[in-house]
Amino acid sequence: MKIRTQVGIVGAGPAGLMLAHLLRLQGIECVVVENRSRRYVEERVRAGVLEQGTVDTLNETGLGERMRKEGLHHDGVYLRFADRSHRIDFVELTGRAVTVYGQQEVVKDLIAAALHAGTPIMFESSDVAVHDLTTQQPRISYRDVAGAAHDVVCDFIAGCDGFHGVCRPSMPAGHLEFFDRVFPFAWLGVLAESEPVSPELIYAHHERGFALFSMRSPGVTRLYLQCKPVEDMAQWPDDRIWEELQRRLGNDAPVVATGRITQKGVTPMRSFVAAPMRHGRLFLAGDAAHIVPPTGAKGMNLAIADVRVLSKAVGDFYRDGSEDRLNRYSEICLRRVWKGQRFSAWMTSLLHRIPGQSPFDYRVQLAELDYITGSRAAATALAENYVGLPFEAS
Ligand code: FAS
Ligand code: PHB
Repeated sequence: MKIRTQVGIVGAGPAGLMLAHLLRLQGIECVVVENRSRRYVEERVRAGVLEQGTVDTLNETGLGERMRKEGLHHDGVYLRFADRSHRIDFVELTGRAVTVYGQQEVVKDLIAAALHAGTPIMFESSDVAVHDLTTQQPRISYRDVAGAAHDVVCDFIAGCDGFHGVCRPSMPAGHLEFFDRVFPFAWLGVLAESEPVSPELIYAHHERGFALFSMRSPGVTRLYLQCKPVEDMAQWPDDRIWEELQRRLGNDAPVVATGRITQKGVTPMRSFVAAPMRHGRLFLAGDAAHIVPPTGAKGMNLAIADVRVLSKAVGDFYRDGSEDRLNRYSEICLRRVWKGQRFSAWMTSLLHRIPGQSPFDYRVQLAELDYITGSRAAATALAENYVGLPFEAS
């Protein structure tokens, strides 16, 4: 079957779904092609911290109701090192804050809004491929859940299919420049039914490695431990995880209430950028073009920032034929992406035990943490990046 639409979107993650939402608000038609089931994408546990700009985008576009009800508003964060915790007060330093609201909740809200507005989302599609990218009518081909072949013929394709998707690799060899850094450690992340005993997130620097105390709701905590890039999960029974978290997050007072661990997984730590984020009528957004280590909580927020720019650029095109913002799309997005890359890599290098690290470098980490928690200027620099830099007029 041949479907004709204005924008074909590959991927129903935060980038693809938010783009569909922003386009629909401008009366622009789109179709989303996703290779997983609705249930899978709605249950996939990933990010949890929304920058001020992401929160504003959800509220301004009529999608903030459940986030306002169930999200946790955080005015600050704790940095823990040398067995002491120090609070960074985002609101006092920047006037802005963050909201803790699971990525899968954002995805659920976006899918509900899309289906309510009648935007087709082709879940469980297979053999997804993109074609004719340098013509006026690029095309997405796929097979539906019954195996029937379909084509989505459109004016633009948005490649929102994540790091392992098909869109970026569909760009011609030599077109892209790659920037890559793989960190020699990973995060062992757990979701647990336990009451968060800290009102805000705790980022802990510890001689045994980094730890992060986060949460999803009053009854669900999200916790991370620095681990080896490849870990044998059999070596990490729940008791050992709780014991290690307790050690790294707090020696003196119990800061971690144990509970049933409902999800466990290892997340690699990598920084990656592919540039430019466009080839012909194919525009990449989110993890399809760039990934960051999660220490700066930037991943999902950068994806949303990309599609804010793309939806405006496509809107200009349909409003008055202007291609100026489309032509500057990659340059505009990459400015914010590189600042997110810088902050995420800096937070990662500051807070993790680096294998083979010299005692000198270890002390420099402690001194930098001591400086950040003792200097208003340094604390403000961290805070303004964490809550999210303002969106630039583009
Ligand atoms: P996504 O990967 O979310 O979405 C891409 C979509 O495209 C998916 O639904 C996928 O199924 C679909 N797709 C893929 N290939 C396709 C194909 N061939 N055809 C059709 N559809 C296809 N960030 C944090 O800040 N904190 C975290 O704790 C955190 N944890 C993470 C854990 C993991 C394992 C990963 C991978 C990322 C994590 N991130 C985290 C970063 C994360 O939040 C991403 O930045 C965010 O999901 C990016 O959103 P999208 O660009 O929409 O990509
Ligand atoms: C999370 O809650 O999943 C989370 C929070 C902060 C991070 C990364 C992940 O930096």
